[in-house]
Amino acid sequence: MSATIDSTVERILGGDIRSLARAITAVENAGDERGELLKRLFPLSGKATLVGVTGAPGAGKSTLVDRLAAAWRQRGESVGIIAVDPTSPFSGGAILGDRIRMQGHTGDSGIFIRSMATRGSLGGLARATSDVASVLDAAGRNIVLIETVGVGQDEVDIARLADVTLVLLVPGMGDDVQTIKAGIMEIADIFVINKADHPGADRLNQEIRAMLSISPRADNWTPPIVHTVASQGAGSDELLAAIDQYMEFQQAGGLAERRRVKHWRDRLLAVLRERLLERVVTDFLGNGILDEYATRVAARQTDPYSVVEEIIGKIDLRPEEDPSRRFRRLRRLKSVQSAESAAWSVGLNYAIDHVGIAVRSLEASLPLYRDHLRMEMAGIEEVAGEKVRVAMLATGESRIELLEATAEDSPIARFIARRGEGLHHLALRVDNLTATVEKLKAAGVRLVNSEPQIGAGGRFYVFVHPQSAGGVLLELVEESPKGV
Ligand SMILES: Nc1nc2c(ncn2[C@@H]2O[C@H](COP(=O)(O)OP(=O)(O)OP(=O)(O)O)[C@@H](O)[C@H]2O)c(=O)[nH]1
Ligand SMILES: [Mg+2]
Repeated sequence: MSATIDSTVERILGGDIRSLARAITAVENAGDERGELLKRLFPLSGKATLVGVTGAPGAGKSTLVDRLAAAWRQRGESVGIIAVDPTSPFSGGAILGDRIRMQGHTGDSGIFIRSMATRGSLGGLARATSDVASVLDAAGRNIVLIETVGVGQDEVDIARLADVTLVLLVPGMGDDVQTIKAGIMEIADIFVINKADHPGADRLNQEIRAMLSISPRADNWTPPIVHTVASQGAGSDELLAAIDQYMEFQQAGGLAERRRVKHWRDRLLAVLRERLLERVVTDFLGNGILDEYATRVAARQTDPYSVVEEIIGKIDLRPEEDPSRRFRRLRRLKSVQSAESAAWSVGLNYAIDHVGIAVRSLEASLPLYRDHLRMEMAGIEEVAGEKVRVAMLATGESRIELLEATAEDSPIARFIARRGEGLHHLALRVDNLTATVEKLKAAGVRLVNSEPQIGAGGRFYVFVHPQSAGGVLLELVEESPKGV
């Protein structure tokens, strides 16, 4: 796949429009290709000026965007336009609008237009818009215009990603300043009174001025008010000059930098939220577990806060860390385990933690334990190091662990090939794995792995070889300290 991505990136940088269009589609959809493409393209972005244009339906945004695009083309800039239509996923409006525009710019590959409809997922539209803007930016479009209908949070979020945001108002449309949503007014770096050929433009101008004098901006920028008649191209030059002025103002005060940091801070949180949720859902809430929790909450057997705490308690955020290093770090955090107490705690508090059963297929073996015997299951977890998928089923104090191989060279696959499905190992829970391991080593006991590894549930384990344990593979596990 990465070879395809290499050539896609190459073609995009070479100015190939179809590759650009395809990349944008891939980035809009949350697939595997998105991450790969963005990782490649993002470092090449950061040069474009992102211009947000927002305003009520029919205010003349598209008409104005076309005028601005044409003006920038005359200056020799290359332009990308993103028309965001949050009203409908199958919006005839945006597509029709684009078709009309395309006619105006046919033959000019210096203007690239893309419509986007809401994906319906929370924050998804702002995310997708930001990613598409990065792709256009990387592809060398110096100006990226983003048109949104100014109504909801999505639009405010999208405006935040722009370097400069134009808010379009129209005289005599009943949208006098009082009735316009406060959020939209606050994001305006420049006010545009479009359709200034309609009566009432001056009154609207006074209302905006009055509002600005009551609540000045923290950065001391006074948003200028520019009158335009987009359908005739009037006012475009003034608007371009106002945009240039604002960009200079931002550069001079270091505001552009701060604005960008703020934007990427928001985006990082959004991506993190999305990724973590994805992982929690696939790792811990799959196989109907979410429904089970929901059923218990609905029946008032538990409360949502306890459930969330329980789920968070299971999350291991550091799967990539070297296991033995992680073990030592956690060990240091475990204050009760001083050297002396460790020495004598060996031999105390053992309990049978679980019994491991090697199965050919979790799907085939689970129904008995989970559905018929109704044992509680924490979820299915993959332990990459051992090449197994694991389902833990609670039986009072201890558990049954079903193990399924994920590769032909998995220890479980080899076990089943030799002896068929069946009891695979017995696990003892110990208080102090390090001290226990030292003791066993000193006594000449044969261990399968002499350094503790991380297993299912983020717990540390060591296997004692069957030769030293009466023909049984014996696992020693230690609970990792809570909260780390
Ligand atoms: N009289 C007058 N009409 C204008 C002006 N600007 C745009 N229009 C007209 O207003 C109508 C709507 O313009 P659009 O540019 O499609 O408006 P929009 O804000 O993009 O609309 P949506 O994308 O549907 O929200 C069109 O018929 C334009 O020709 C203007 O300055 N004066
Ligand atoms: Mg439009």
